[in-house]
Amino acid sequence: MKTPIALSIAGSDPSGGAGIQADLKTFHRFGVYGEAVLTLVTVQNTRGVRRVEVLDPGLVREQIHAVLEDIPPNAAKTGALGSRAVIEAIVETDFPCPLVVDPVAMSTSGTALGESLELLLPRAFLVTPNLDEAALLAGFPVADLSSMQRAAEKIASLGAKNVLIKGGHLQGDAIDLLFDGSFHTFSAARIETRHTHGTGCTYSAAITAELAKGSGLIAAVRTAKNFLCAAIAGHPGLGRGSGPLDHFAKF
Ligand code: PXL
Repeated sequence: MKTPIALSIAGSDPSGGAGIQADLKTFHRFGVYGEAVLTLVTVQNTRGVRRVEVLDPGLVREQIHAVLEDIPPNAAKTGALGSRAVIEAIVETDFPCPLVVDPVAMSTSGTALGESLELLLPRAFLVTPNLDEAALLAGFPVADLSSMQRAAEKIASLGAKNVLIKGGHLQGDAIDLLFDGSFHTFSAARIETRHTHGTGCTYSAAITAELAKGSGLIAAVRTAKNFLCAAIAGHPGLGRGSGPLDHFAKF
């Protein structure tokens, strides 16, 4: 079988737990060849983000085109994009594969990128907001299963083909809601730990890797969530803050 290929378009976390570093580790763990287009550089560790420098949108566009013309991926994902101009560069790109959009609102100024992220939704095979990001996209508070359902339908109406709202910040079990025209829930017992740095990046990267391997969406989400739970449970306990996951986790 040909080597499956996945592309991440995202920011750098020098502490290695989130961003493009988490994406590449996850692709590798799933047996998928990883490509990485950098959008921004952060200065951060497990205790917090100290600085964000967004790359020139032309530079991001050139990276994307160089990769696509030579080693086209079987699936791609976006993480932190940082500016409206970078988002527009992605909107203008014709991807040869499904695109998973993890709608990260991080930017240089700290101002919300909500409106700009909306531009990406018609390009998204799947969008993977957490509760706060779902609220930003849907325009109303999202805090329980019924508001997650309403938000998923609203976000789909804005153009996303499929919507996965992650309930990791709910009380009780971590229940994620997938809307693909009908609703599917994926539930897991909450793991009590402060070491959750990079969970969103790792989850969307795992889904992207499974899509690159040819899995259907529901199977991809199920496998990715199994991996994520094992990766949280097996965290190596690094750092003085919210530490990284176990990207070597078995699933
Ligand atoms: O929120 C996810 C995320 C995305 N990208 C980068 C990050 C983080 C969280 O820390 O650092 C670069």
